[in-house]
Amino acid sequence: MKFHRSIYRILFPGLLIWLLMPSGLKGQAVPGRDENIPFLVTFGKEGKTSWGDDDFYQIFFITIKKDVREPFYIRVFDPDCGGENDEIQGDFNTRSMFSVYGGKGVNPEKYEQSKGIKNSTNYKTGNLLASQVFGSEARYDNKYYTFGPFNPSEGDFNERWDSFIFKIICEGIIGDDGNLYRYFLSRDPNNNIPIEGANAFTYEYTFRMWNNFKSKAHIYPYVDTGVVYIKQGNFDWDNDGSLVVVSKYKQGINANISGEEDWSFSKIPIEQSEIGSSLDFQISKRQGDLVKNNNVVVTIENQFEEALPFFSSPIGGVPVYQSSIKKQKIPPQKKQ
Ligand SMILES: [Ca+2]
Ligand SMILES: [Ca+2]
Ligand SMILES: [Ca+2]
Ligand SMILES: [Ca+2]
Repeated sequence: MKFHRSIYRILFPGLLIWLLMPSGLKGQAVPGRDENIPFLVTFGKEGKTSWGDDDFYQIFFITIKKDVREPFYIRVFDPDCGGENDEIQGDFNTRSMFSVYGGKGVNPEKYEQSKGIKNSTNYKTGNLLASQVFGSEARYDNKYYTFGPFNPSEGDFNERWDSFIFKIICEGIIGDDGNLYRYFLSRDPNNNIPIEGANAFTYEYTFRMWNNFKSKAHIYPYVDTGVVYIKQGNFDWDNDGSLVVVSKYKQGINANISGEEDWSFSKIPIEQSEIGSSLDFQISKRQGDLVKNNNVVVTIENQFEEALPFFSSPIGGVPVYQSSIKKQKIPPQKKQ
């Protein structure tokens, strides 16, 4: 009983701080707290694309606000490919390289190739700040590896976000197994301590769905000025449930989902009231037979075929459907 009480005393203040934390500080886990995605996934390049990874690398951009002066760290949870969490094919023989880039060339709004979309090969733009290769290593299994410290000013400055941008790439350089992992942006090398105002985004999101029927996952694309419609794309969805687009204007639009090892696309119109805010892509599992270990890729572009970013912490917060906006938008019916 005493033991339980002391544990409670230790845990409760942390829980309280977490609950009271502004939502901006909750976005430091990548995938973010509101996304409810269990893991990112990158297969070794000898894997089959039918297992859900179309290109065997994944790029995330990290934004650190200009006024942050102290160094920061990028912590990778379960960077190894073996033991817990990972997807075995035969034996574990995959090696994954994680690389951190800063400096000129990283900012994807200025350097298009930095986005790394459409299976490009020249996405390693910027200065290499740190790199580490992981195989199957008990030392890092179900544990964190920490990159850094990095000085915020080592990033590539982006005026629009008033932030320095960094890039972390995970590549499956050999083998065929799926490496599952997550990131955390931290002020501390040994603990997950959020950095005020930091966020992360990607243009091509490859992740693992839940292995249960009930958990709903979300991803949050940001809709910029000038967007008339979006074209969402998804790969190897295995017809597993639904992808529904919700915003403050949209109560729920069903997007096309893909089957085995193919892409599916749908165009969705954007309203004026959605500009400068996030959409909520709600991802639910198919009921009946459970689709296990389902890995998928999601992309989104605007009418000019320019990729749009998915943010770990949705810009402007999680969008909530407001029926009043819809009512204002519908023109009055004319009597015949
Ligand atoms: Ca293998
Ligand atoms: Ca592992
Ligand atoms: Ca792993
Ligand atoms: Ca899949």
